[in-house]
Amino acid sequence: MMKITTDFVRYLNIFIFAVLLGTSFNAAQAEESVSTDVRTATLAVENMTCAMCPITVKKSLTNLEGVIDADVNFDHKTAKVVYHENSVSIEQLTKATTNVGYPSVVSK
Ligand SMILES: [Cu+2]
Repeated sequence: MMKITTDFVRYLNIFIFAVLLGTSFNAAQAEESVSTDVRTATLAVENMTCAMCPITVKKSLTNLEGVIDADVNFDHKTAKVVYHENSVSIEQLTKATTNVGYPSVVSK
C-alpha cells in the first residue's frame, strides 16, 4: 500500500514536470515566431482633408500582408502601423498609402 502511494507520487511528479516543460517550450516557440519581428512605425501622411480619408489610408495599410493594425489619426495626420518586419517593409507601407492618394513618410 505504501509502495503504491510512493510510486503514484513519483509518477505524478514526472507528469507535472513534463507538462511544465511542454508549456515553457511552447511559449518560447510562440514568442520566437510571433513577437520578435513585430515593429511599430509612425508615418506622416499628406492629403487627408476630411474624416473619411483615414478610412482609405487604414485600408491601404491593413490590406498589406504582414500588417497587424494601422491607427490613422486625422488630427495629427499620422498613421501608426504595427507590422511584421519580416513580412513587409516600411517602403511598402509608404508606397501603399501613396498609391491611394496619400503620400507618406516615416516620422521620427
Ligand atoms: Cu476625405
